[in-house]
Amino acid sequence: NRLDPIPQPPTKPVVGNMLSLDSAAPVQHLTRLAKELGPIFWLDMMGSPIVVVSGHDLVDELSDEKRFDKTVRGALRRVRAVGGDGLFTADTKEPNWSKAHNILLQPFGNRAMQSYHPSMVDIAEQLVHKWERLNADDEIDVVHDMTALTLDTIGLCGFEYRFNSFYRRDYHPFVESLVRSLETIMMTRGLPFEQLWMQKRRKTLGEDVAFMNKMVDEIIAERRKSAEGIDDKKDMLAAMMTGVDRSTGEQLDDVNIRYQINTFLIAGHETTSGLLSYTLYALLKHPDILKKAYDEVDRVFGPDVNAKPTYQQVTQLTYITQILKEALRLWPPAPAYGISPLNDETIGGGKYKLRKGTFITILVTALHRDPSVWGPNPDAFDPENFSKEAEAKRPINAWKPFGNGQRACIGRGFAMHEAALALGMILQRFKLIDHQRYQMHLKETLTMKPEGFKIKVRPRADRERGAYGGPVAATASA
Ligand code: HEM
Ligand code: LEH
Repeated sequence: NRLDPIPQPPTKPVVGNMLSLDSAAPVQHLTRLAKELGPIFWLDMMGSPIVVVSGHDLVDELSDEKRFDKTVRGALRRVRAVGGDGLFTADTKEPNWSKAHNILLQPFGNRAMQSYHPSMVDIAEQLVHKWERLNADDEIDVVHDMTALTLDTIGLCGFEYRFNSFYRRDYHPFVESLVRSLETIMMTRGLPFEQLWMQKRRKTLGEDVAFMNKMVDEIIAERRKSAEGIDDKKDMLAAMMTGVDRSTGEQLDDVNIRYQINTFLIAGHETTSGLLSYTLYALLKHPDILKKAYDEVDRVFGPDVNAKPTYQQVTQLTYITQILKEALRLWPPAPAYGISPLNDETIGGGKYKLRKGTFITILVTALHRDPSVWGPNPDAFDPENFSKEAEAKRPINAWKPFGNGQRACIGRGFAMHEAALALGMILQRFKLIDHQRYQMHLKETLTMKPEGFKIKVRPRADRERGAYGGPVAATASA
């Protein structure tokens, strides 16, 4: 075999490894296989191989963009039904990738983040107000509320649209369509004779995509003719409508802008909500870390429980950021990404030959627990992994929750600011209660999220009694 000596699990005739992969939880299955088979293995998906890599040495080599590029295949290719040639699902060679990349660097840059901050606070306040008004026994569905937060935030910052998720029981119709679409995309992923399966679902997929496109197209058209003028707005939509790609002198067309917005909504729906949910889980299980997090929030935000955090204050939440990074290590919401060699390649010091175009999956879940990087106890939650000193000592390409190089996540700064703000505002006010003694159970969609994770909250008694009510300086030493 041409992939020899790369290990492969046992196969069945014709289908190869296809049907033996757990289709409800493929990523967790691959992660277990990586533990058994090692840093590189391959699967025969009915004649097309997938090489799965998770060892740090190999991932480091595969992160060389001169030799390897992102590839939009497998599950991701099917996400094009919604994301089209938006940044996330475009091939690097498509003209609209570099055009949109150049134009979108500005609305995702640091300066722009400052202008989104008040909108982020607006939505985070809706979350904490909801929690403040719960009865003592009411449960919080963590993933649901975090999804409401992240979706409403990208809606408001992205194109001044309010999904108003905190004012409804069910999700906004757009979200219903999005979730159903992603479900269908994942269910039909890689099935043999795809056309024959789930005709009903595939018809619904067509209808859902048409509905989402129509809604977003209307928002774009509305803005085009709005009397206020595009230049007065500071959201991402305005940046996309006015931005010019320096290298071609061209602008984005409205269909591509629609695909970018669909993409932001997928991203806003699927990832940052997972990050926040995992983080709350980790804090509940580690009271010592939670205590340090409270101390930082009190010190940085000051004694007034209701003070609105400023942009600057959020950037000062360095321990909170360490916690978020550690959550991204243990539970990367985007658990894998696909690349392929630009030419025939040999990796691993001459050991493994990979033909040009081979589909390689970087299995981030397993990479992030490689003992050669993270030590003998890689499953332990420890924010000290992201202290300045630890980060400086760590080899590059060991932590890849946002992907690689020029194709890495453009929303990284947005997501991290949003998450730190929300977590900060939650800790500013609430004591967290793990009344279920929840044990992590991951549900795989396009990403992975904790299933059935519920908590209860109470106003922070220590704050009410005034323990932190003194002058800011008094808490600074805590
Ligand atoms: C790309 C993760 C939040 C927009 C990516 C990639 C990863 C990722 C791993 C690379 C995918 C690949 O190589 O195929 C995450 C995580 C997030 C997050 C973990 C939150 C914690 C966001 C948000 C947005 C966003 C909030 C936008 C509002 C994008 C876009 C790309 C991307 C547009 C494609 C970039 C390109 O190829 O030019 N993200 N993402 N992401 N992300 Fe995110
Ligand atoms: O390797 C890939 N797919 C394979 C294996 C799969 C089971 C892990 C396959 O057969 O499809 C390609 C990677 C596909 C997984 C994509 C997950 C990314 C989720 C991020 C969505 C939200 N987002 C968008 C932008 N920023 C965040």
